[in-house]
Amino acid sequence: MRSGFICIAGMPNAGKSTLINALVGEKVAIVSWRPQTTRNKILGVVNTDGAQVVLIDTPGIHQAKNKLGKYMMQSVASGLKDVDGVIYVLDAAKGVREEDDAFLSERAESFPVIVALNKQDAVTQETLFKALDKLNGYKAVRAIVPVSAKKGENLDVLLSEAEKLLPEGEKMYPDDMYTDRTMRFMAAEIIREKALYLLDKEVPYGIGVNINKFELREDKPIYDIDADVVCEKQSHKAIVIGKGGEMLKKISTAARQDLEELTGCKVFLTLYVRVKAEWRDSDYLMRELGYDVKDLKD
Ligand SMILES: Nc1nc2c(ncn2[C@@H]2O[C@H](COP(=O)(O)OP(=O)(O)OP(=O)(O)O)[C@@H](O)[C@H]2O)c(=O)[nH]1
Ligand SMILES: [Mg+2]
Repeated sequence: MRSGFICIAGMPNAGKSTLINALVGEKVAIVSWRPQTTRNKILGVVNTDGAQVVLIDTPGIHQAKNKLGKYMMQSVASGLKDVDGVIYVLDAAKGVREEDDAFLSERAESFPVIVALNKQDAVTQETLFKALDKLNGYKAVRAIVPVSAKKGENLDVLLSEAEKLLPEGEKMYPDDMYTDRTMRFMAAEIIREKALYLLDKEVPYGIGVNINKFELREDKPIYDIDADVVCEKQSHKAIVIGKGGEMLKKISTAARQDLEELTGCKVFLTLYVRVKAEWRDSDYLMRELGYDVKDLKD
């Protein structure tokens, strides 16, 4: 039996969260076409015949522009600490970019790396070969596996390469535990995912979600969920609510469907829109929304 930790890292939008969901077989992380969707590190546990692979999804590596960005990059650093290996996710359509090169040649010195050359479904053979060729030169790279996280292609090969990096050891998590995150956290993320899909321009990037109430009724299989959708400006609030409340209703309806799937119960969801100016640059307001640097220390 082998067991250990594998961090999933890469640039924003490479497909890290799609990959962890596909490998775990459950939705542990939200996904969107926008960069910087993931803000926290999130565990996803995969049990195979001979191994327990504990995957850690992380935010996309980028130059932080505010305190939230810094928190995200600290999450990446924390996710990379003391792992047995790294799956570095690369978007095959984008090829090996400067930031990828920096990671693979400098940061990857302290752990073995497997490159998941993702989105193979979206590129020509020629583009794929070009990227493979470039990747061959890195010392830290133990294996390169072209995959499609979205279509589930070649993921068994990727997983068996990851297993090879793990030391012998017993399972660290019980069989029925597939993530370290609570339903409450996932509920907030699902609401944020719908906001990312439905809102435009800069508005979605400044959205945070705070769950105020998450209660199962005693007499019926119904969850009552109340949440604040936090935005950065008064003008954004008007957009999030929309004409006659239409946008908020759209977000709420889409989120409720996923929340019912998550909880297996009927859900009554109430969303409030609040403005917290510049929250992405305030330690205090970030903590309120669950982005606390202290949590990354252990
Ligand atoms: N065509 C194709 N699209 C993919 C694949 N994997 C992911 N995507 C898409 O790429 C976009 C980004 O996916 P995410 O999984 O959110 O990417 P991420 O790396 O977690 O992004 P951040 O959290 O922002 O760092 C989404 O629109 C996905 O549907 C793939 O194998 N093929
Ligand atoms: Mg992600």
